Amino acid sequence: MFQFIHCADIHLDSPLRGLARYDGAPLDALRGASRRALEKLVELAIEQDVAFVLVAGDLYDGDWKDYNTGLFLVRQMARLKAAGIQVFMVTGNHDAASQITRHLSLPDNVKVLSTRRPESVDVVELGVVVHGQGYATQAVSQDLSQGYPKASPGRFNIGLLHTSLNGRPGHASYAPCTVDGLRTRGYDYWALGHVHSREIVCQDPWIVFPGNIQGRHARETGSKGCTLVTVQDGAVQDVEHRELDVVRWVCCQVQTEGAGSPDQVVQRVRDALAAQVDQVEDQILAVRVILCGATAAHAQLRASPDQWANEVRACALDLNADRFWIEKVVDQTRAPARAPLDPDQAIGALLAGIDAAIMDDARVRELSTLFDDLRRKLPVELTSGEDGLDLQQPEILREAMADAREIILVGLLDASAQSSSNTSSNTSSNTGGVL
Ligand SMILES: [Mn+2]
Repeated sequence: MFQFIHCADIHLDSPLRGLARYDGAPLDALRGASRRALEKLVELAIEQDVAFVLVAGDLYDGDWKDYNTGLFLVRQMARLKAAGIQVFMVTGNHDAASQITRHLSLPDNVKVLSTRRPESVDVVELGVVVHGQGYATQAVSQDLSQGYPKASPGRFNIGLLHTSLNGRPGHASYAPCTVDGLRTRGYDYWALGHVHSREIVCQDPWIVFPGNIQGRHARETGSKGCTLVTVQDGAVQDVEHRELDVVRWVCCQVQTEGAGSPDQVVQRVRDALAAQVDQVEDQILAVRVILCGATAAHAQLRASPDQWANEVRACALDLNADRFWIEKVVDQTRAPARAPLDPDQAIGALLAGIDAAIMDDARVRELSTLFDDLRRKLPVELTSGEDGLDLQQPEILREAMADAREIILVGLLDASAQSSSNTSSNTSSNTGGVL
């Protein structure tokens, strides 16, 4: 019996994206997250006394900023060497040979497989053969797996490959291949990398994406780590996910229905955060708070988003300053339903006009050309990236129009409610009724 660890996409020293800095947040812990996750991997390997560690590409995020990235890696590999643990790795699209200009010699327990042709390493004492080929350049478009040799008979054969397989949402297509194609090699275990979410693609043979060891942005939510594989009598006996992440990305939906004020909304966020922290071991939570539902607090939340985002941060700091980082507060609340407005009256007619415009493709396109000038003047940071504001997208414009409709409505109803309470002793709390 022996065990090995399969990991991928360590992206060592890559920054966590989208984390706005604010006072009191656990900055240092966040900065060192990818390093600390790798240290935890080394600790797990030593504690489990695994025979070897497989790294299926993208160990580095790109070229090193300086030699410290390399020195850190050497130190971790040396710890494995001292414990008698070998390491086999291939390069991926992020750390392809052409992308990396700085180099350091790694301890001799580490074997980086060739980028020119498939290479096979015999681990004689275990009856294991590891086959693999790394990326010479970033964009590998051919199916590398079909160049891999057939399985060595009577051995436990492992294929190590960085690939998008037959395509995975959100991941660029590199070294595409198919389950059937991998199967033709006759291996026992395919140790894949590149796809950042964990997936057991197949159990006969085993084809596994372990996911990355540390989430890097708000879309990489949930537990991250490596796969611990147990092999008995030449066959896979157990495949187990082990957590390694030190910062856990969480999308926290908070239902605001029934909350009468922004303070009550913040109280609900507090309860939701407290529940989240109970669900994890000791990870710092990087939280995207999404406020949803229809609430009477809607207009006040919309009127000063900065204030309420910071009230949420303040409540997280108060709850446990070491455990939370509020990445963003997204307000998706709606105003509570009102009695329908008479379309023959001024406000009702205005809203009906806006509603018609939202539904009218030609009007939305027209609006998009109106913004041409503005678009050219916006800073690149605002318009690019995953949360970039694309004013040419009809859906974005429709959302903006719906927001504008809401702001106009709240403003007009408030004004009308005030003027009617000033002029009439018969005030009504039902603002729909005074129109
Ligand atoms: Mn990759």
